Order: sequence, then structure tokens, then C-alpha cells
Amino acid sequence: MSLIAEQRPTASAPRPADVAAWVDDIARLTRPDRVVWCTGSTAERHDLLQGMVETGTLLPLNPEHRHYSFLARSDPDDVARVESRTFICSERAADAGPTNNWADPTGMRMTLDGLLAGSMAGRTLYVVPFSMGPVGSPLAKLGVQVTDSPYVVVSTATMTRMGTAALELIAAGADWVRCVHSVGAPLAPGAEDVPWPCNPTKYISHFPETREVISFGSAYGGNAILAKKAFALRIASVIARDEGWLAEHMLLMRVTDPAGRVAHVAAAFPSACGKTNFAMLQPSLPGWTVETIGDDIAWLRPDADGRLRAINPEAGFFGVAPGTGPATNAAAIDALWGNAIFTNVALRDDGDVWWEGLTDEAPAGLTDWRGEPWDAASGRPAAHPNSRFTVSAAQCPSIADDWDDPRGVVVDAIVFGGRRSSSVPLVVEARSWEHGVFLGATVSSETTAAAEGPVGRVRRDPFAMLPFCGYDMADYFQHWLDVGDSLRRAGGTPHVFQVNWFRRGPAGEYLWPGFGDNVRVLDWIMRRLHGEVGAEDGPIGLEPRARDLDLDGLDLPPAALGELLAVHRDEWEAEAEGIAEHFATFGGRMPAALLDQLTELRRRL
Ligand code: OXD
Ligand code: MN
Repeated sequence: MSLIAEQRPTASAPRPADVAAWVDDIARLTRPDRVVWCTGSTAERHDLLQGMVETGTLLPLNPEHRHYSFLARSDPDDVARVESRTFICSERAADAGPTNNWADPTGMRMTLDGLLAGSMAGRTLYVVPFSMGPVGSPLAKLGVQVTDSPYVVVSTATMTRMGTAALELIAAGADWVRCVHSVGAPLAPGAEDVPWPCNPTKYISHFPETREVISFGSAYGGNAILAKKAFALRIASVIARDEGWLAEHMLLMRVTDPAGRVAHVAAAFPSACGKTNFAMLQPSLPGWTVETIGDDIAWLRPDADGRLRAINPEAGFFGVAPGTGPATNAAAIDALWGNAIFTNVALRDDGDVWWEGLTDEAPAGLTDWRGEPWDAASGRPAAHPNSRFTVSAAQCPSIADDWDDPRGVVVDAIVFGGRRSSSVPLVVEARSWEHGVFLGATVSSETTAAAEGPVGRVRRDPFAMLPFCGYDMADYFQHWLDVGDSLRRAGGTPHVFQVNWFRRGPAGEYLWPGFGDNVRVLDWIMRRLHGEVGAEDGPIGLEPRARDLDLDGLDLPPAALGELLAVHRDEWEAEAEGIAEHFATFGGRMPAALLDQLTELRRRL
């Protein structure tokens, strides 16, 4: 039924001895009823999906509206990544740094062994081999996840290159990352299952020295699809430090201007800043194109010629549904025509899905994400604010034809963004790589209703990696400085920029239209890359001159433009104070070059 071509048959799948021994150990501990080695075939996916329809985990959507697509409703207490239950279990506490929850690895293993003992009883243990990045790419890495959740298997099959090809590389001797996952809900013989098994006790534990992840209790998103945040960011950031590259929470895009000039941009934004929308931007300026290469994670590595090359290690999108609509992200909407899994969105009475922002008006007759009839008067959202779609990247109309080129693309510009209603101007360029690292290290964003905690508070989220860096962030800043040194020795570093689409005017209104008009900022960036426009060397960086921005066709009052670009000294004195406090949390491990950047900022103010 799926449109994806059938892959190789099961019979030829290898069973690398080290993987088999590890699987045996876990099976002895967790005691599943059966062990299944996944091949990544279409038939296998189909069987898993049908099985989940039978157990009530998935609800088939009306194929007239969504071809071969499904809705999952999670347990209401298992709806998001749980940072408070995420641990970095490095040998030494100091190596996890002040921003991570550290736990002693030996103690954590004992705790997890206790929880995992018998935890898969009555269930199937799936062995899920995968490649992060095109199979065999010099920038790719391999992993194997064992899991007792078929939902996690099919999600991993969309989000990675899952299947036998990864096992073949492991059998040939390639390194691999070990990922263990259990929902922690053993089934007694004859007991009835629930649609979304999970456990109130949750651990997402990372062992950076041994390149391992062990996750217990959740089946949701980054807690359970371990290839994504756990491997591709937390463990990969440690591998990258050791091997001289960067594993980043960045989208990756190709921008082409009307003259046919091409630039590749990697951009980091904290959660809830419209990163997927930016990755799939539909330019409002004529003659421009933006092609998507990745929407969440990029791995960047200096190549033999000293250029920074990047791949998207993922193969799919696990995007936040609310706020995604035809006006804000038409490409994502088009990608969702079929073969998609939706989690915790609302259900229409015609068997299609809905979420806030898909259309201006909610249709009548909605069932909310908990499966209850939805009443607009309740004031509660119909879709959970962290509801998701899972769909293959290849289905996205804005995806670059060569998005999975194993060589990756050469990065020309690195962009750091955040959601700030004041202080931070529309765009500035860094004066140097060190200044760029300073911009990355000081990324800040206002919290939104989509996350835990108070709304509108400024949170420092360095490089948008705060929840995702697998080691001490001060060491991570130093690593960025070191990578810059090696790039500089070989030829040059990418230009670095800081952007803010979210500045507000006196009445609280957004000053910048955003979305497709963000191409106007990309236009300035492109002209800076080519040395075509000058910039003012201001206190916080190289600032655009208003006359160099292409604002053609935009109804932007001069006062709004002035405020969008303004750097108010009083606000920035307070910012510098906040940055000093933020840096102080890293103590003596903070690189001197970044403290010097702060001194320089204060001097210029
Ligand atoms: C995500 C996140 O889910 O950054 O991508 O939180
Ligand atoms: Mn993300």
C-alpha cells in the first residue's frame, strides 16, 4: 500500500556478533516474549502499522484526506521531552557541566538494571539498526536501538536510514552507538494492553564515554526515538568534540538568489522559534529559492580542503504541528499529504486531523488530543501544544534534490536566532569567528506556552544546545573556538550572523512580518558574503544600514524599521549584565576569548 519501493529481503540480513551479544544481554535482563531484528522493509513497516491499529495505538485516518496516515494519542502524562529526567552520566561530574543533570554512571546502571529487569515481559524486543546520515557517508554514524515500542520502530524508520544496510556496515567493523529503550510496562500473561504503554518513572540516561543511551518509561519523541536528540546531539556532541567536528541543533538550507548564486546556511534556534518554518521558507522576493536540507540537526565537519561541510543526519521531520498552516509553512502542509503519523493532534469528524493554526477557524465536531469531544468554550487547545507530525523528508516539496548527498554541503553562513521582544535587532553580523562564538554562547529566547515554566521569561540557551549538549558547555564553547582555528589555518571560517524575527513595538505588535519575508535578511546575508554591502561597526556587531535591506513591496513604517534595527544602550547594558551572570555559571572553565568578547561589548557600549 505504501508508495515507497520494497527493500531487500530479510534472509540476507547479517547478525554482527557484537550486536547479537549485546541484544542477548538485554533480552536476558528485560525478558521479552520474542526478539525481532528489523530490516527496514516496507512490508515490515506495514505489519507494524497494522499491528498498532489492532492494539488501538494508532487510528487510521480517512484515506480520502490523508493517504495511509495514522493518529496516535499518547498517555496524557507522556507528551514531551522531560529535561528534568534527562541525565548525563559521565565518569566525572565536572564533565557534564553546570547545565546538565549529572548522575554517577555505576549508580545509574544499577538503577536502570533494576527497572529494566523483566520490563519487556509480554512484549517484543525490536532490534533497530540505523544510520544517521546517508549510509556510508564519511560524515554519517551508526547506531542500534533496542525497543519494546512498535511506535518507536516506525518513527525511527522515518527519522533515520533504518535497516539492514546499517547492520552490514556494523558487520564490516564500523563503530556504533548502543541505544536501549523500554516503555517500562511489562504485560502479565493474558493481561490487556493499553494504547500507549509507559511508566510514570522516567530516565533518559546518556553514557558519553561508552557512547550509550538507556531510556526507560516514556514512548514520546526525543525521550524514546533515541536516534534524534539523545544520539544525534548529546552523544554525537561528545564524539564530535573528540573527533574535531560539530554536532549541532541547526537547520540546514540552500539559498539561491536571482543571479543564481548559491549559499548554504546552518541556523540554530531554540525550541518554539519557528525553525521548521524557516527551513522551508517560501521567499516573498521574486527570483529567490530556498531549498530545505534539514530542519533540526546538522553535523558539520572540516573537510580535507579546510571547508566546513554539513549533512542533515536525519531522514524525516518530527515537527510541532500547532502553528503549521498553509500561510506559515505551505511546504510542510504539502509534505503531510500521506504516509504520516500524527501524535496528539485533534481529529475531525471526517477522519482528517486538525490543530491550532492549520486553519483560522476550528472545524465543528472535533475530538481533542485526549480523545474527548472538544468544546471551543473550554479554553483548552484541541491539539496538544507539543503535538507532532512524523513524515519522511523526501516528501517535502522544498527538499533539495541532493539533500542526501553523502558529501554534504559547504556551509557559507551560520545563523543564531532567538525569540526576543526587545533589545536584539533584526540582524547583525559577527566581527570574527570568536565574536560569532560569543553570539552563539549568548543565544537567548523568551519562553512560550509550548514549554514548561513561566511565559515570557528570557532564558539563555547557548547555541540552542542547552538541553542537548552532552558535556560541559564551557568546554563546548572552547571546542567551537578550536574548530574555528583549524578552519582558519586551512583557508577561512563561515560568516556568522544573529537574527531576531520577534521584536515588538510599543503596542506589543510584531515589527517584522517574518515567514517568507525573512528572505530579505537572507538577501542581506548573501550580499555580505559577497562583500557587496558595507555594515556599521556597532557595539554589538556589524549592523546593516537601512538602505541596504531590500524592503520592496513591504509596508514597513520608518519608525518600525528604526526600532527593528535599533541597539539601545540601556537595554544592552542590562544584556551585558545578564551575559556576565550567564558566563559566571561556567566558572573557571569559561574560555578567556569569550570573557574578552564580553569586555569588548562593554567597552563599545
Ligand atoms: C525539538 C526541540 O523537538 O527542539 O526539536 O524541542
Ligand atoms: Mn529541535
